[in-house]
Amino acid sequence: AKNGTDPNGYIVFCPCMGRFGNQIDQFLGVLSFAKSLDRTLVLPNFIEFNHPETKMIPFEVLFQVGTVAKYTRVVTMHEFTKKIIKAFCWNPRKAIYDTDAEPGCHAKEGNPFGPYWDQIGVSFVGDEYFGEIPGGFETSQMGSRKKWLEKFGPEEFPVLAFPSAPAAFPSKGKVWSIQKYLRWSSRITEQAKKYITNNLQKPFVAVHLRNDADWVRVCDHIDLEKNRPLFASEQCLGEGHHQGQLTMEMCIPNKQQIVDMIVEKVGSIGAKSVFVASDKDHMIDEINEALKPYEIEAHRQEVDDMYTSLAIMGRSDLFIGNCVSTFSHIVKRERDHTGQSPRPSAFFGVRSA
Ligand code: GFB
Repeated sequence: AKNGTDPNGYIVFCPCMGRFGNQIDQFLGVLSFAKSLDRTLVLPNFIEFNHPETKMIPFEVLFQVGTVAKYTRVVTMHEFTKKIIKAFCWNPRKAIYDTDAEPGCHAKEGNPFGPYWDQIGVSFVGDEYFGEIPGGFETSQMGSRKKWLEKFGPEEFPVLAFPSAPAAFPSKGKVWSIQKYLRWSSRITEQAKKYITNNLQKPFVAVHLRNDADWVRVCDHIDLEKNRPLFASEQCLGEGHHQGQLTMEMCIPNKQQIVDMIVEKVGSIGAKSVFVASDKDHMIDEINEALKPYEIEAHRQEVDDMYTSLAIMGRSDLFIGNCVSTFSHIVKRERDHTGQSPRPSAFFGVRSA
């Protein structure tokens, strides 16, 4: 190890696809990939799109580094750019990344690609392709892991840099439990706890309403004939949808269906309040109207901070999510895997037994 660097090398990548739910979804696969190649993973900056601004959020602002380090060797982006990257710059070697784009990888072309690498001071010294490796970054496939180690050994390739996440999307069921190594940072946990203490009476039901205009277009892609998985839909229908049919109600429930589901779940646990998170319409008035007979109220964050909302939903007594949304899936995985035993989650359009 020179200068305290990892002799097995590093993996650095840009979570360049989709928004937060998509980025976390793929991040689980990247953790698994880094562990299987036995390289140190450089914890990414997550990318927030506040049009027209693109903001980078360091991993450690959102999550605890110590917990993810229990799963596999990691280093923060900060530490990597301040200390480690220099060790390699003195003696520039190849960086590699994927894609079948021609004729080069164009890792820095376009947003968020360019800003991402520029901010961390990475420049690329050469293009390499891994398309011929069986299974790609699916290293559980026969011979794949061995091929990676042969073709891209740490001697010649100390840093593997990927312009997008080296992981499947949507994520495979086998990586979902890795969510247990993602714990919200104390700042976010404190904000969530404070909100709950000040605004919610327990037990409470938390609801994620994904209803901005972009979502309607996603739901147009539901294929009723082939019943193909769509984004996170396997979280409620199982892998390959072996548990049932994806419906419009699961993807974009109408107002009546939303209110009915909330009332049913409030009744089933005797909830004393409801928390609503949404990217667009929180439906507070409609929900409160329906909750009148129960004498309880629905609440939202004045400014819906998405990370705090996720943490609040994670801590609820019962969660109702959107099966197709990868944003909802973060909460579902947290509830399934971070406690002693799974905590109850439900989905719009899914009848529980
Ligand atoms: O997280 P995300 O990838 O999940 O994208 P989906 C949805 C984004 O919408 C989040 C905002 O990252 C937030 O910025 N958002 C969603 C919310 N729900 C909430 C909420 O309850 N509160 C707040 N504050 N913000 C996919 C995209 O969305 O939708 C795909 O990732 C594609 O790339 C598709 O764009 C249309 O899986 O729900």
